[in-house]
This record gives sequence, C-alpha cells and structure tokens, in this order.
Amino acid sequence: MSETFSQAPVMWMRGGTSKGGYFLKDDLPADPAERDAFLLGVMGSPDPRQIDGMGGADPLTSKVGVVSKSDREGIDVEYHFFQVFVDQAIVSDAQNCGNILAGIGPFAIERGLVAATGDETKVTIYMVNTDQVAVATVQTPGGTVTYKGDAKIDGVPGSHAPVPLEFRDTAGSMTGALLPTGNVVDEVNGVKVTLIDNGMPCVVMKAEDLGVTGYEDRETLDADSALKEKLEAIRLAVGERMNLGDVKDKSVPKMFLVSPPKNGGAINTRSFIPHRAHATVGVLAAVTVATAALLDGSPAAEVAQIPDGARKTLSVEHPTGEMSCVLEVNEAGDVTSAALLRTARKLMDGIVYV
Ligand code: NQM
Repeated sequence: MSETFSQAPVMWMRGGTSKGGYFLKDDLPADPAERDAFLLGVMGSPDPRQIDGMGGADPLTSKVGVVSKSDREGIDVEYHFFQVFVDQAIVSDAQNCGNILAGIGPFAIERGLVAATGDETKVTIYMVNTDQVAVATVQTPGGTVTYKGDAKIDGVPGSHAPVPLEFRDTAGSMTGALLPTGNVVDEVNGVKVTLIDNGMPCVVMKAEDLGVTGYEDRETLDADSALKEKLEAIRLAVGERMNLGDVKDKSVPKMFLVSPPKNGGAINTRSFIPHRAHATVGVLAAVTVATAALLDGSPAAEVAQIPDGARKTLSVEHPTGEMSCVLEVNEAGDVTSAALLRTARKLMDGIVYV
C-alpha cells in the first residue's frame, strides 16, 4: 500500500445491478501499480468479507469506474472500468462493465465534466477497456441530474430515473472478432460452446449439457462445486483460443448456461462472472448472449425464441427477472446496435480513506 496516497474524493453509486466507486482520473495515482494498490485498499481486498473496505463481498459490488474529460472528437468523457477481485489481490481492466456504465453519465454531469443540455442530456462515453463508444441519456430536469423516476429494472427494488444506454459496433470488443475462433460452435471437453464477444467475451453453452436445468437459483449454483470445476476447466481451455491469453487471473470470459425461456422471454440464462453465479445478468454480456441466440446452429439458438423483424427486443431471462435488449440487425444478420434500459443512483459523495 502506498504511504503517500491514502485518500481520494469518490462518489459511491449503484449502476444498474452493480455498485461501486466512481472516481475522477485526476483524483487517483497516475502510476498503475500505485492506483491498483489504492483501489485494493478502498475495497478491502483481498478478503472474502472485504471487512476493512467499501466492497460488498461480491464481485458485483467491488467495481470501480474512473472518468475523465475526453479530447476525442464527438466524445464527452472516457470511462475506464476496473474489477477489484474480492479475495485475491487483483485489479483487472480485462473486462468492461455495462452496469457501472449506467452511473457514468450522471457522475460526469455531477462532477461538471459535461453540461446538462435541458431536461435530458446525452453523454457520449468512450469505453477505454474495449475502445468502443456508448451513449447514455441522463434525466436532467432544470439542468440538474435526478435519480428519481418511474423506470424499473429487475434485480433492483423500486423505481428510478431511466438511463437508456446505446451501443454500436461492439463485436470483438476484447477478442478482435465476434467469433474469435471463426466458428459458431466449438467443442471443448465434450461440451458444445459458442465462443463469442459482442461487448463481453462469453462462452455460451446449454445448461443441460453441463448436467443442470438452468433454472437453479444463484445460491444453488454457487454451491455446486462439481459444476464450477467443469466450467473453470472449459474457461481455462478457451482463453488462448479467444485471444484473451491465460485467463487464470482474469474475469473474462464469462460463462453462460442457457435454456428455453420460461417467462415469455427470448432465452433463459445463468451466468458466472466468471466464478460466482451472477445475481442477474451483465449488460454487455446480455447483448452478447442475445447475439449468440441469433446464430443458426448455436447452442443458444437451439433453446431461444427469436422475434421477427430487423429491430428485435430480446428479453434475456436471469435468476431474478429479465433484461430486454433491443438489437438492430442488418440484412446479413449482423447485430449493428444494441440498446438497453438501466437506472443508477448516487449513494454517497465524499472522501474514501485507505
Ligand atoms: O456485462 C458483471 C455486471 C457485470 C458486467 C460481470 C456487465 C456487463 O452485471 O456489461 O454489466 O460480468 O462481472 O455488472
């Protein structure tokens, strides 16, 4: 831990179904090693309970967004996401996070990096992790960010101001190609998988091929060590093939078990991020699994119900509800854009100490 860097201004926010610290880049050490040591101290990692820090003892609440003004043309701010591991001394930017992204627009306006433009303010965000762009629409009645509103998302109690997110050209975000092996289906350890990245590197397979139904709750899946061993063996085997290198200490690829929808949606999911079962589903991960469901012959397509039309709303079912992804599909069948509804909420604004 750095002797010199021991405190920083931070806003703690819920972004979608995740929660974490939002920092201005200038408020953190420029040196990556010093920054990572500080962030570990902020969260209280490594420790399964994160008792000496702000982390919530769950990968979904041990997240950091670092924001700065951008000089790039047409871009307002830059967002660098960091996953602070709970029980290992690892801070990784080898993945993006679409849930924490939901708080970036409000944070940028609150910190004065972007001026509110009326009752709604569009914030164009360059996502450093994946070299891609997202547009968030923030409610700013009277020129001030509001978190109050009628929008509901599954996995978060109550209703809040809507923060619609739009993504374009997310294919190959970390792996260089939508299908990094060039195949819709690969076989790994006897299991048919789709290795795919439309914003988040994911391994998509049928739940039944792993010996589960895919309708288990998070706790049941988290307690299934035999399942987790099989998933980790597949994950480690595909890292290089997905152009992600050795993924032992990385939080990607995410592991998806899919099964037929049960509640009128397009597909049912249980995901692992990558070791704990997700309480809901990641944003870019949902876009990626929905994209997999559009690929003829894929395990996801075998179980999915796909709506007609070039603009498709695919409801991705998860352990506590669903997430609707609106996908635009071109004549070749490629997904050209994705839009989702999220909400966010400022929880506190102050100084964090390590
Ligand atoms: O896929 C969790 C989350 C995520 C990621 C994770 C996410 C995304 O739900 O864009 O949002 O995969 O670790 O916050």
